[in-house]
Amino acid sequence: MLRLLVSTVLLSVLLSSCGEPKKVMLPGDVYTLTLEKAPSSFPENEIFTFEFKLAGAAAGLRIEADCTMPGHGHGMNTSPKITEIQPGHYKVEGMQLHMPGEWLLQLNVFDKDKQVESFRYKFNI
Ligand SMILES: [Cu+2]
Repeated sequence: MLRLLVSTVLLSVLLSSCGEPKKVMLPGDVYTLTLEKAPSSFPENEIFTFEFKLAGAAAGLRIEADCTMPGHGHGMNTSPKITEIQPGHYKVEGMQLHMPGEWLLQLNVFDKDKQVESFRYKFNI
């Protein structure tokens, strides 16, 4: 009965006016994820935090976040910590992209123990 919905990520980048940071929207099968900053602006080799929102999400979902370099076969050297700031609004701390190149951001959403969505986004730093 475990149903895994892997979303094909259709990217739309919303350009805000007046030099505000780019937002990235990733439409999934259940939720639409909005990143407050485009991942291409994530820093190289610095520990950083980012936030994202899942439109319509109830409280208490569990999120797993990871970044890997598919071309190199490795991930990060840190383990990020995810906090629910309010329902559908999450903070990811302890990210570190330790080298330049192509990274894959993966955000998995669990409702209790069931994975209900997986977002993937490739970007370069
Ligand atoms: Cu690498």
